[in-house]
Amino acid sequence: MALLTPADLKNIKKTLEKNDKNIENLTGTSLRALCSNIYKTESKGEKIGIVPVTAGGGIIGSFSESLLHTVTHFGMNGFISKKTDVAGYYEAVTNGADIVLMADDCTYMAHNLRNNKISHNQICTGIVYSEILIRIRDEAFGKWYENPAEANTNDILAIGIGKVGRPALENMIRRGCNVYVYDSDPNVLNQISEEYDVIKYIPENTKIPRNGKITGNDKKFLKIFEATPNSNTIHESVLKKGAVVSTPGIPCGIERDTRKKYDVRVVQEPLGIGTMSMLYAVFDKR
Ligand code: NAI
Ligand code: PYL
Ligand code: MG
Repeated sequence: MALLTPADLKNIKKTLEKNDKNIENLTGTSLRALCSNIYKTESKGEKIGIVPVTAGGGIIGSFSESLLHTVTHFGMNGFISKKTDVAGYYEAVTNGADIVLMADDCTYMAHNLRNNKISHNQICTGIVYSEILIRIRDEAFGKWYENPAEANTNDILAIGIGKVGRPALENMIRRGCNVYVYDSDPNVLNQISEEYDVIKYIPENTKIPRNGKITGNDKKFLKIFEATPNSNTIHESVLKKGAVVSTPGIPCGIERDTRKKYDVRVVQEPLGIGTMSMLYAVFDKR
């Protein structure tokens, strides 16, 4: 799995605040309210224990601190255990943690010790980033379209259908979206197209002339989900003016000049948005 670097987490405070405002402008609800609506749960002041884990690649500088900032930013009660790993877990539980947050190189989880609910970062990240696109309000397209309600369709282009993209895709299908999928791995693209009721989409810029014929689609989108570990995965050929890109992908998949040229709004943040989704997935029902 692609691991975060300390550089990815450098501006987490500013990035989280900027994205929270962006989400509110696009959907009309704050990130907290959005997550509460997705899972129909609410925070009841649970104590959140964050446990650093030294397994595999080891502690990622400021990973735990970034989680503490996230929970504190949203008014929750968190602490980082002084010890790591099993000793840290024991310390968190004996210090009254209701929920434990911890990650090795394979899995980042949230476990509610009171109701025994458990959540997974890649699943919850896919869900929350796809829900942001699904819940965009018509007014968010008013600047570019005479009839924003008509423009605000459920057509979504999903690029990168891996451990984050697949839960996102399943959520979009569950929510009645018309999902167009592209993945640079033809095996993934074929398998997903066979397994799910989706439309295989080959972006124009990746068109491959075959026996003189060019294949590929020229449909353009207002809503794009991206979850790949590469940059420049979102080419201008797929964009409509005023499009929204919702991407957990690191690095960001759309180039700055393309964003400006098409007035694209981007929701992208390295850890906090996914963490909020994980916490609301394990809170008690409202
Ligand atoms: P993955 O490796 O399971 O899936 C990535 C998929 O993207 C693969 O199917 C791959 O074939 C495809 N892909 C790669 N380059 C592509 C390209 N140029 N065009 C189209 N498809 C392409 O990775 P995973 O676990 O789903 O993570 C995806 C990204 O999301 C990573 O960068 C990871 O670090 C990031 N991530 C971010 C989180 C956040 O909160 N922001 C949380 C979890 C993961
Ligand atoms: C959850 C992030 C999002 C993208 N990649 C995932 C990642 O980097 N996972 C590894 C997290 C390791 C944390 C380390 C620590 O500092 O406790 N074990
Ligand atoms: Mg995130």
